[in-house]
Amino acid sequence: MERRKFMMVGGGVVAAAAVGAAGSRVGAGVGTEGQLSTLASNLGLSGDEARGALQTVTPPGKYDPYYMFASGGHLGQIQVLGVPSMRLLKVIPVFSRDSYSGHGFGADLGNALIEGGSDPKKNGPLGWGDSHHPALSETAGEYDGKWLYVNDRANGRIAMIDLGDFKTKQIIDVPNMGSSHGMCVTPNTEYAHISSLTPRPITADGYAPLEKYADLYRGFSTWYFIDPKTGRMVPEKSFQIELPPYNQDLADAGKLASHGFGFINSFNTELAVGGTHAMPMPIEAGATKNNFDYLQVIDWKKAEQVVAAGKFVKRNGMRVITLSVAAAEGVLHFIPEPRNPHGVDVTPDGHYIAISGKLDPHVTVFSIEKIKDAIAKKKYQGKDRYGVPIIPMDAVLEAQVEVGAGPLHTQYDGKGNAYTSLFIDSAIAKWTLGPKSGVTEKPFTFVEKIPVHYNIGHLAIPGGDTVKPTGKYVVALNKWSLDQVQKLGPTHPVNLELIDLDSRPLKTLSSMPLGNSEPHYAQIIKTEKLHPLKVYKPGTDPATMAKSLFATVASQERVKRAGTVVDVYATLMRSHFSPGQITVTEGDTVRLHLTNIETTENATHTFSLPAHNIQASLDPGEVVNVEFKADRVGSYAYYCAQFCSALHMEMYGWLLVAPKKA
Ligand code: RUQ
Ligand code: CUA
Repeated sequence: MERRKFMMVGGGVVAAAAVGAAGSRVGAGVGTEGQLSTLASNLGLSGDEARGALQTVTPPGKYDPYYMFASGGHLGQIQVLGVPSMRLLKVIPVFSRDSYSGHGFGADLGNALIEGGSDPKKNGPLGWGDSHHPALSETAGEYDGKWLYVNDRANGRIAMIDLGDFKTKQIIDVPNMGSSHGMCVTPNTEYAHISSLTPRPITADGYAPLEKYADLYRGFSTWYFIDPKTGRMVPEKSFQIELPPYNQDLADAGKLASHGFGFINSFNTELAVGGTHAMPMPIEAGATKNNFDYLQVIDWKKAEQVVAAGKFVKRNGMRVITLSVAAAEGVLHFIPEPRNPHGVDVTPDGHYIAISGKLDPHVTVFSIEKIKDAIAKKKYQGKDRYGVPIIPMDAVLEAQVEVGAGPLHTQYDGKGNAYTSLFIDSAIAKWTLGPKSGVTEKPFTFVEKIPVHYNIGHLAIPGGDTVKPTGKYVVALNKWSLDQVQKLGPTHPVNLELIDLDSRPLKTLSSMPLGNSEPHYAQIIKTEKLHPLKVYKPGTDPATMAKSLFATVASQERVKRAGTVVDVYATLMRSHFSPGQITVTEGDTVRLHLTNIETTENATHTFSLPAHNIQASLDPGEVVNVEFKADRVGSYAYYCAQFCSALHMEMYGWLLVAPKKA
């Protein structure tokens, strides 16, 4: 077999000795390696740059071995990138309308999600969201490739995406929560967890003056029970734990040694509410006074028992364990953690919980064994103002590792190392886990730092938050790109950077500026773990993945009128709509039942009716229902917006809305 290999010497590229048969074919001239070497130097590439290009190339027709599911921030969607090529493969619409996929422009599923996924009494109706923390479903602590959950930071909502067809299937406006941040799933996808970011008044109308902040505002930790067959969240089997009005930050579920626990860090234990025009006092000033905030330790197994014993109240339809019950029943404990923490990341073995300091140069590592012991022996230093027992930090502290300025998030490589993003330093710090990790005898030690460009938020390693990280790469999700891209006007793209974990010292392989969104967090999963559909079974309703009642087959197309309601059973096929003419009367309610009767992979069509702001996209086999009121007289052309065939331009039809007869 021919092997092509660059050998890096210093900063330059030299041709490696050709291996095997290929070598003998080289002859007197420059071999393949030599040609590549010449090419690299002609292009002005350093050895590392050439190496990075080769290590990240995914040739035409070949696939990346990993999917990266990245949130899109206030784009409101989920984006799928291939790793290591870093190609953007797909955008999955979730919280925001999206005209490409027809999400929220008339098609029944998208409309139900966009319009039904927000509580009109609270925030809705909403047309956008801020997707933050994707959480892949897990079996025995490893990603299983079935479903993906993600929180809406803006509105306290949670969504479920089916990885069978890469489509959003459920959005819930979480009762009692106005915004969210902490999101994770438990190791067997027993629950999807979402916690609040800013607290919300627990009054009936959701209003309370800020003078009453301490008494009437509350945070929540919500545990959505997952139906193991469908992946749907089941509100009736779910519960919430009331929390103090501290700002809840990130959350992670315990695993293995810490299974049954959940961890949420917090900031603003000062209860700052900001200042007024007359009395300026920014929240950032008020919320950074204390040297410690609290890590909130939740025993969700105990919470299940408390709920089963009926010790809950119902608030806005949700079973809530009140703060006093949570404190009294041992569901909730606090541990002081250094200044305005960010990121809480349980190690693959579950023994340790790493917290970043944001305003502290350390990562603080707590031990679950010590936490359990302190709880069992009631080793408390007192209670907070809400009666929650506080475990002394030194009783549960395992280590503090000085990593650099502005530590945020930590991921693991499964080889005994941890990697922490450093926002202020614009770097990633590598450090080793302690002996309990089973892979290293070394104590917790700082190893090295690699610069990133610039202002890194999250970072993602394949499986990096599971029980079995697969390592190999880390992606830095950098917020600023500054000088890394040519001028594009004042709005800059974010910059994702791919780093090789197997090189020593760490090396950057490539960067991928992303100009459509600001991904917050990402999870990376092996491609082989997913088995998505290629086409739907004929007549499938993606909401249920079962045969739609409205599925229509070729030659069965029809129009039925009952009073002012017109039902149109239509099919789409290259390159026509059947029927190709629809005539209704002004004021009619039109119900389109559209079936894409294609069985060929990739043969997607749209039903686009611009005059009524309707845009639906149908994959092969898919059924979509669209309802609208034909309230404007006129002749309208509907068309297929997807360039589907040679006669794609001819794929249109006429909707005639005739005037009512006098
Ligand atoms: S957290 S700002 Cu993921 Cu660092 Cu939201
Ligand atoms: Cu169907 Cu273009």
